Amino acid sequence: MIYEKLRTVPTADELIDLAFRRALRSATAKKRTIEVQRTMVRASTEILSDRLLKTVHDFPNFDELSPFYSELTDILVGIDELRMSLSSLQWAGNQIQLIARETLRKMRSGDPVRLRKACYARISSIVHEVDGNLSFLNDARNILRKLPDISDVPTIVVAGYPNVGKSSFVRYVTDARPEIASYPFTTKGIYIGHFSRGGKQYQIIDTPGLLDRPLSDRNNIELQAITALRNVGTAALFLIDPAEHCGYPLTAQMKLLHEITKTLEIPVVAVANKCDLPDFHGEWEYQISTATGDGVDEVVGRLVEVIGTGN
Ligand SMILES: Nc1nc2c(ncn2[C@@H]2O[C@H](COP(=O)(O)OP(=O)(O)O)[C@@H](O)[C@H]2O)c(=O)[nH]1
Ligand SMILES: [Mg+2]
Repeated sequence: MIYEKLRTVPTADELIDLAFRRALRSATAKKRTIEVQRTMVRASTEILSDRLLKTVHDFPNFDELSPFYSELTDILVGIDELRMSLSSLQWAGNQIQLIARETLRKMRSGDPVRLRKACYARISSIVHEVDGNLSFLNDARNILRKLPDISDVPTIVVAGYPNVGKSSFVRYVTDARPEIASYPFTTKGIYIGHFSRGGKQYQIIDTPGLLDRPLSDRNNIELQAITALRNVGTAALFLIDPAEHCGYPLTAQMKLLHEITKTLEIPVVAVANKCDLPDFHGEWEYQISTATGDGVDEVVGRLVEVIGTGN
């Protein structure tokens, strides 16, 4: 995942500590000689600008993010704010390099100890100036690295009221146990399963708490989370439980199907589940049982077909 390798972003104090400790370690016993003063300036400024610029390079290029990650990044932390903070670090890193060069140049004629101290004061004030940016970036890093690992293969999102059989379906069609990934919008985590058909890989995502009730019950952030899901899905599977074993009336389920179809703007395959139950009823294009496996294969074939043709 794009954010997985992000390292902790240090605070200004941590950076300054590190730089001055590094400088002291590189200084020899003859502390007041010009050589030692130069070494201290080099050691402290190099490590500082290096750490600042490394943080900048750790973050991905936001223009190259997939729509899913780009949308989530914007919702969760804000791409503009990220860009601003990163360019502040870039500025600080460059500024510190300039100060280093200037100090080294002045040392040819001026008092090296006094100049080294002045350099320390200036670089530490620059690093403190970007302290807010550093802590913003560290908070962002902690949020972003928890995003689910969703690869670029065609993806089916599963929708339908609670207890209609979404998880059972995902378990039935995927080869291994689905991974549970965290999704910052739901405490339940999302399930990502993989399967292959005709030599091609597919991904199927079950999102407990998101695509399982009317959109009117949603707060803004949940709606945005759903929009982001739309970007990742190539097709959707909507499960219906006509026997109402799930506890929700069929009319409500059909209403949700209508709403989800409008919202997701991707092809939706509607499927009636639990056809093994005695009170299963109605005429359905696709009817299955994830308990017996009846009809499941045909539905998977249909989903793959829909993904291939886009309708
Ligand atoms: N009889 C029957 N029960 C099913 C079927 N599919 C799911 N269930 C049951 O319905 C309940 C809810 O299933 P689950 O997959 O957790 O639904 P989800 O909330 O939509 O993920 C569980 O007790 C399942 O065992 C089916 O095809 N037939
Ligand atoms: Mg479930």
